[in-house]
Amino acid sequence: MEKPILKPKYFLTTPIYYVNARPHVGHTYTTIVADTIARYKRMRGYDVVMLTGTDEHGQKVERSAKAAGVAPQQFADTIAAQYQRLWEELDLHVDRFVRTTELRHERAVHRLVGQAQSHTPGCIYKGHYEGQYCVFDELYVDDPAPNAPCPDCGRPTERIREENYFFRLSAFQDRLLEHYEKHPQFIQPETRRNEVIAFVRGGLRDLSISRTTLKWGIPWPEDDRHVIYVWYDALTSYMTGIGYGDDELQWEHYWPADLHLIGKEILRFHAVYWPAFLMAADEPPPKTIFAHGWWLFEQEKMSKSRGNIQLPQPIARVLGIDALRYFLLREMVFGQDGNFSREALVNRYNSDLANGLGNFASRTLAMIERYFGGEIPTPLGEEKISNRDITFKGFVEGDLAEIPDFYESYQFSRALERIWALIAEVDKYLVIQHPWSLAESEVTAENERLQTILWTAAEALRIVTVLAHPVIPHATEKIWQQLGQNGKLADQQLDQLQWGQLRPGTRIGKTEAIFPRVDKDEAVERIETMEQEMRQPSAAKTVATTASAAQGPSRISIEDFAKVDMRVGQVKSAERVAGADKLLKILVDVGDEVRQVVAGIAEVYKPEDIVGRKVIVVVNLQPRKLRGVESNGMIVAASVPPDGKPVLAGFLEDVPVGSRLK
Ligand code: ME8
Repeated sequence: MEKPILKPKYFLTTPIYYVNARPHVGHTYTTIVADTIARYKRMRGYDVVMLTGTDEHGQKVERSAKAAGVAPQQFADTIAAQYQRLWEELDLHVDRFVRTTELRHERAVHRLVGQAQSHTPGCIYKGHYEGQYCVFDELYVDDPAPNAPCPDCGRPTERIREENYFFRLSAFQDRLLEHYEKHPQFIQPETRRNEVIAFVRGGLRDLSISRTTLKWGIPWPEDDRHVIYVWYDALTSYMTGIGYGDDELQWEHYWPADLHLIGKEILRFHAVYWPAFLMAADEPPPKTIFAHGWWLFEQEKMSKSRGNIQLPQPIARVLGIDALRYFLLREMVFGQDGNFSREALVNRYNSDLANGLGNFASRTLAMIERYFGGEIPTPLGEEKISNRDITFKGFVEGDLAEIPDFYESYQFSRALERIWALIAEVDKYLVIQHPWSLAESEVTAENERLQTILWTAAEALRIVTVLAHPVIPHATEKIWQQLGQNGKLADQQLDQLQWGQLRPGTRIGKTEAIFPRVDKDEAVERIETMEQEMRQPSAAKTVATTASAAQGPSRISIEDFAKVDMRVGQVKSAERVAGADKLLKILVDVGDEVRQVVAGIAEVYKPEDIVGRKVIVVVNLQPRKLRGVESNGMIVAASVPPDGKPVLAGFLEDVPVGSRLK
């Protein structure tokens, strides 16, 4: 039997984002970069896992939830769902989404703390913190002066004294410096690496890693007066998502992470605390941490607290997902700060996408349609190819060698510059060769020349399409189809791409404009209007929603219904949830796995009565916690009037476990 070829793995992450406000272009940027790298690596034959998620604990979330009049978990559920919906709308391929309020995550954090304590005894100890504290940012502040302003938000700080668990970061200084020295790729870009080294050389202080003043967090193992404070909780999510403490095989396969992508403001936590936490637990640190710069909006960092954010949806809806991706990756040199402006966005769209790539594709394909009935012509033998064609071929071959290197070294703007220089070169080639006038000629030689020119342009288009695919996947997939190419572009392997592979005689597909030109003022205005509507639902919308609610339950489409994944399950075990009269914790076999579900049926069903019973389970609900117990699905029951007594739904016939309801 032939052995399956194992692909090398590539595991990359974005930060897990706070849920105290909705996602904006800043968060979208990191996630788009991750998706671009993931697509590039897949085209290099890697088995890629991309992880993102939401950071849901802490006082800020508690405070935002209170302001919204809901429980912190409900608040977190709403924002986490906004993130998930956004990544879906933008077609970002998320392999693992980790929420820090999931039970599996709590288990992972406890395990990592325990592993550090047993592998490096004394690395975690109990002590007291006394000093200034910013309630708003949940920060211990270095300045000892009473009322010293918080370095982050400027608000006055308070004096506190509390018992904390500490991590002995001071003991890791030499090992960290040695690690930076031995692994120059560990912190990128270079300037950031130097900053971190200087910081660590300056000496490290131990780190407070628990709080007693905070309630909304993961309880300290075996001491629930404390909750684990921010970074032990947040950073461990990178491990949770690949099965740490849960699925040994998966964990062993994917760890260490190949790349953590982050914004520069959280570099210290990732490049100093994180490797130290891992060293303490005897786990290898990630291979690379890349800290990128900030998107500035009107000269200031785009951030929710400043209120100067841009939402990604209006851009994607007005100009398309690829326009958003292209702009973010082309306009900002990865690693440096960049200025966001709607005018610059629309200018780039018109110049690079509509006039550049869009025009190149439609012009080339239209000529093939017109002059060769939609069949890619045959280029004539080497001897008939002119000097110009040969130079051109050499130019493309140079790009083929260099552009993947730019992706490899995260130089996205340079990769795109080179691809667009190639597009400009084809444009020049076509202007000099003017195929349109050759087409009118009766002379055979000129007609033959026309074949070579159009084959050359189409071949360059094919190559541009493959090279630009990681950044603009949707447009390039369309052009690929228009060029009549087989299979999906995403499945093409970059190292097999060569000049000359375009087969003459291929019938091109239906052509349509990929990036239609837009009127600048109109597009900017549409983006702005949509932005405002999304930020505060307009009066008209609120009225409309109220009105439709008054007309009774609204109808949903069959597609909406199809989103609910219901399966036949069989109860394996059931027990009461301590302190909750109505709840049963149930383990239910849903065919491909056994799920833990919490159901509000304990007043009607005894645990022993339902073991073995077949039930209907909604399996694609977001996990949530009920009374601290994680529920991964919902058991369907009728709610019987007058008091809503639950009656479990089931079948008269015997139905195999795992069958889907439709
Ligand atoms: O820091 N420009 O979450 P967060 C570029 N939960 N990138 C930006 C940006 C901007 N203006 N604004 C945000 C947290 N980002 C923690 C992380 S990780 C274990 C825990 C991106 O919601 C950038 O990646 O504040 C930044 O690091 C991240 O969002 C911060 O997201």
